[in-house]
Amino acid sequence: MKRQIIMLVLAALLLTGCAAQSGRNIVKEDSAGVYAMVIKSEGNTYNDLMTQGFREVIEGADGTCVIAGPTEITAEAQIEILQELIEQGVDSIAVAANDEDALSPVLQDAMGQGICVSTVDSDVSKQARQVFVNQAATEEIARKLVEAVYEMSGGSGQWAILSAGSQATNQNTWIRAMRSVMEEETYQDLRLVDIVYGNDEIETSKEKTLELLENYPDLKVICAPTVMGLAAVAQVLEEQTDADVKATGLGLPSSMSAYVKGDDAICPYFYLWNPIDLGRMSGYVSLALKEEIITGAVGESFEAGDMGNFVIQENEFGASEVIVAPLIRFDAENISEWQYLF
Ligand code: RAM
Repeated sequence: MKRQIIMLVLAALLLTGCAAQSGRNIVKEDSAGVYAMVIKSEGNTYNDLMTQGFREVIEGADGTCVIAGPTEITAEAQIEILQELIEQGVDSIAVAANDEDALSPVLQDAMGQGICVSTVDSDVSKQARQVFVNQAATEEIARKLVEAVYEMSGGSGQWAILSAGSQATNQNTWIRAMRSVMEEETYQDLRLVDIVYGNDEIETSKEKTLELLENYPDLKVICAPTVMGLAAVAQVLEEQTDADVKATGLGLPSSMSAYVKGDDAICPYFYLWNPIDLGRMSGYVSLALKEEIITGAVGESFEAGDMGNFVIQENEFGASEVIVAPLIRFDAENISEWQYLF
């Protein structure tokens, strides 16, 4: 199925006359190159918003944009898509990884064939990409989420995490960083009782939320660092009216607006960034790599259109990354400003 999606997309480019086969590369006539974005999975609004920003920038620079994503949130499904893109001779690949290590061989193969490789939203090991486009600083995400759990729990008691894919680099990186923050004296009375995985699927996430409520009757907070997961937790807590549990995490204002309002809000506040801007930054980085304005090394700088000038930094793993923006806090006071934007 996935292979068919890729071939349909690329065939459409050829048939519409917007791409002509020339040697190894498929290039749109007068195109600035073929730029692919591989998302974690189809059917996730967050990923649609990210690809919207990517497409805007690539097509604005007269490039040909190819968006591809698996139906299931696995590394194996992404590897198949990446192999297809390499065979089709794209010039650039930006990928949101479902696994930190499994994609390394195929991405190193792509770079070996002269394809520009970056990651966005969810990274891979540093030798498998030139640079990571990171939505916000890992330490900031971890600390803000732990502080939210602390406040909503009253400073003590049981809490749980509902994550996305069990191998997803971004969620696992944030969870590791949260555990590190939790070691601080302030949080010694909080107890993380479980981590469950909803696969960025609403129904799976709702099932896992119900299991948490069943298994931990004293649970006070569920933190979901995934927009599909947080929406699912909020929906379940709205249905389970006898559950005295709060929800927080990373969410889309458009899907969480009903849950932040009122004195006894299910989700008093949550965080995120602008996923459209994340996709736009990935577009600018993909263009800058292809045009050899940057190689992706720490210390290099580039212009990201109206987003301004950015410098590539070294992250906690000694790898190169671009931090797009600070976290945004969404609550009853400001939700109406954001809920129609993303
Ligand atoms: C989901 C995905 C994505 C993550 C957001 C917060 O959409 O897991 O990778 O960044 O949530």
